[in-house]
Amino acid sequence: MLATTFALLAAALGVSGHYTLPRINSGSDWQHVRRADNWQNNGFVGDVNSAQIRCFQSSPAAAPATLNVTAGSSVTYYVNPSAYHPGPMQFYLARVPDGQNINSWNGDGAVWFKVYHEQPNFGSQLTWPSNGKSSFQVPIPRCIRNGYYLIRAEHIGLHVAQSSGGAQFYISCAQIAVTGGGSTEPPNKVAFPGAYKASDPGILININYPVPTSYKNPGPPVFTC
Ligand SMILES: *[C@@H]1O[C@H](CO)[C@@H](O)[C@H](O)[C@H]1NC(C)=O
Ligand SMILES: [Cu+2]
Repeated sequence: MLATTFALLAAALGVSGHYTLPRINSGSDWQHVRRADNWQNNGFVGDVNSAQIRCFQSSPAAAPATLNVTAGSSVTYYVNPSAYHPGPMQFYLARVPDGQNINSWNGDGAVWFKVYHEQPNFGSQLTWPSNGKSSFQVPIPRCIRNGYYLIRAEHIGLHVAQSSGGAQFYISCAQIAVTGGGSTEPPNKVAFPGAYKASDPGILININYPVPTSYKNPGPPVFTC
């Protein structure tokens, strides 16, 4: 009841606040995660062709710190307050090229491979495992090469995605250093912007009517070792 009242009040006031993805593991907000443009207003990216679709930074800037991670483990990625819109959570990784510094490398080119995406449950309406959750596990594949990586975290709000540009992208990028890995070079790497089109079936979609019986996640397939 209180939540309903608040939602109605928020709608009446035109509150546009949504959510951020500011933290991994036991770090603090924006410590290992590059500070996204929505850090104060909780806004979203609507244009899949904008520079912000990569890491939600109009002016790329490093995070204060890089987290050490072992290949084959997972990183906990936090959403503040929660991923409360219906839609998929997805994670990508990009390896910093040899000879480059993670603090000045910004993920240019076809360097991003997907390590996780979720499917909804189908029924009288779609339900999303991420809906309302505040933390997610990012699998760091055990076979990838050691080195520095950016994690691109993305939650896509599909509640008004029936019109072009309606999907809401909540994004941030974290800095990690991977050890204990292997020698596999993942296939199907994509660039941001470039990976998505506004007309992709997982982006331009009416999730309410008719209720979909399948869902195609935007981007490449998920890489596993
Ligand atoms: C991360 O790993 C590097 C290389 O092994 C090490 O020098 C550094 O102290 C580690 N950082 C943290 C915060 O543990
Ligand atoms: Cu919102």
